[in-house]
Amino acid sequence: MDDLIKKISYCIERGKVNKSAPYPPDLKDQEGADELALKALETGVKPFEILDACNVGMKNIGEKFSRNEVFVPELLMAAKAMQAVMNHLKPYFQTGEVKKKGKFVIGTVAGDLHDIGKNLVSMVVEGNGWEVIDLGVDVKTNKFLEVISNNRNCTVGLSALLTTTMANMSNTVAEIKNNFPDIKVIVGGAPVTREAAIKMGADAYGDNPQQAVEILEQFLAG
Ligand code: B1M
Repeated sequence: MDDLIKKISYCIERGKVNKSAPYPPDLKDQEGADELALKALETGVKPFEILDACNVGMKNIGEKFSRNEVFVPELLMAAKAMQAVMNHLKPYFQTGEVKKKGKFVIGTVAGDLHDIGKNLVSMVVEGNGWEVIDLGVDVKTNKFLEVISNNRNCTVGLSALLTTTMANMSNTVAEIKNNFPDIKVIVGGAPVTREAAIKMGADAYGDNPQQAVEILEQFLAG
């Protein structure tokens, strides 16, 4: 099992999507993240362990990027490999619960194109019984305001992965609170901290998708 987990991490780090993928050339004809994730699930590895393995791979490629050892195309291939894994994990996050507990509007803030973490949060929240309205990436404040005005009972989730877009996140939180003081806002993403969330005026900080669900449950309970 450990071997499978390590191989998944490595495939994410190297951007090896599946066996037929020609990239990277030194891993040609070897199994990729796609096949290995499926194999891991079949042998009883827990979906969250597979996610952790992916995060290790992403962390490693991110560090290489910081050291200028790889560039944006390599990050894109890593993202593609992780998407292949997420396609297999999605069914495991579905509880089959039909009743919707409420609406959750989520998006990556303006100027930010990172969506893997946001997609994970969407998937897990939806799987736990919420109706999710996913606005995608680079979502301007006005878009959030428009969607909230049409869904007055929603909770909003904002994701940011760049330190530079945290300022946009802060502006979006402020505008949501100015226009809709009763709407609760959860913020998250790698550079965001609990302290930053408080400073922005957000109602909560989510470190990971499960925490986002726990916060939503708390809001629901009042
Ligand atoms: Co970019 N990138 N990237 N990137 N990228 C980072 C974030 C970076 C840390 C890499 C590095 O330098 N080491 C760095 C940011 C530095 C900084 O600001 N401090 C960086 C940079 C600089 C850039 C560009 C500027 C590079 C360039 O063009 N020169 C550029 C910016 C583009 C833009 O957004 N305008 C860029 C582009 C890209 C790609 C498009 C190539 C690609 C993204 C593809 C995609 O998302 N579809 C990419 C990638 C893949 C990364 C890294 C390697 C991986 C990010 C990721 O998906 N992680 C990343 C390095 C790293 O993070 N180690 C990096 C896995 C994901 C599951 O984690 O998103 O953190 P994460 O989500 C977590 C939690 O944060 C949390 O739950 C998730 C699961 O635990 N969470 C929430 C997230 N949102 C939440 C919301 C919640 C609650 C929890 O409630 C609402």
